[in-house]
Amino acid sequence: MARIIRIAAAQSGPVLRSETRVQTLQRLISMLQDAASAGADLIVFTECALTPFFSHWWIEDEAELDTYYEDAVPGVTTQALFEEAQRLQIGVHLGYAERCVRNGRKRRFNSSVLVDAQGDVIGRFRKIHLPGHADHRPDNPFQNLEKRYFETGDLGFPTWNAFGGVVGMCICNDRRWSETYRVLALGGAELILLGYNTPDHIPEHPELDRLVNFQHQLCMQAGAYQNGCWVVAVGKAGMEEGVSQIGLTSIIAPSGEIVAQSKTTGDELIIHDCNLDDTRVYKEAMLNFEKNRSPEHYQAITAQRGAKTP
Ligand code: ING
Repeated sequence: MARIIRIAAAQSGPVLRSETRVQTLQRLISMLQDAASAGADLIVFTECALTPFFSHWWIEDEAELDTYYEDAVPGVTTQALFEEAQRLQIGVHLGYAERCVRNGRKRRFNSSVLVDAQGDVIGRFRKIHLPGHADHRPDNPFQNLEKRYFETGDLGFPTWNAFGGVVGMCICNDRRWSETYRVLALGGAELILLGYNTPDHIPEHPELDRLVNFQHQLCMQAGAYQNGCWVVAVGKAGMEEGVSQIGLTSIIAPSGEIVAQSKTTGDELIIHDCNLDDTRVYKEAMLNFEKNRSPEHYQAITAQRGAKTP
């Protein structure tokens, strides 16, 4: 029997500084309601879905910086969203900036949470690959200060039994690293959920601008295929406070095919019936980890450092 999960990838257009959290949340709730009307089992929101991607700005005032983080999700700020999701019986993936206190120290992470259709938290993820820089680069048209505003995620790449299969999460730059998919797939992942904020210009490497869309898709299509996973990737798109961000929200099959993709850079839902059993031909045959991959052999290779001199 096919294990179908109807997934709604809910791309966000720009979230402006002038927008209140309530206004942003209402946009998400509106997409949630549309997704429920379409019979979705799960809605996937983007990275830092509640705020502008403030890592693009140099913020010196800590009180201002703290306004972009959430102490608890689900929590007071997002209560309306998760209550509506529970009422509509739809699961939710949401990316947000997390603040917590551990051993008396304030911690900040770029995080995501997965909540089931009954409103119970399934699991959390904290972004591991933090791109960009910690220093102020005033000559750049925008910053990428994730190394300054977030700590490296300390939860690893967990997977959970959920929605009839095995689900994992990653965030944005994590999608560019092959380990992300492999570690999740070794944890049994059949479905990987992620959000991203991806500018279409790389200040330090403008020569790569022409490849941003291609490489955004390439890394996920390869990751999906090489690990026999569905990948659902949801953008924060459009011109956000002077930073032009790509759309291309995508649902990618274990074959590596992009089966659904956004067409705009605004709030846009794309919906697809993902058959988790489509992972089997890859996991059990074409790319069977146990039968076709011998880690002990790799250890011999990976012990080798640098090219051999003939
Ligand atoms: N952003 C970007 C990402 O998609 C980036 C950083 C932009 C890398 C363009 C390469 C090209 O990985 C985040 N938030 O990680």
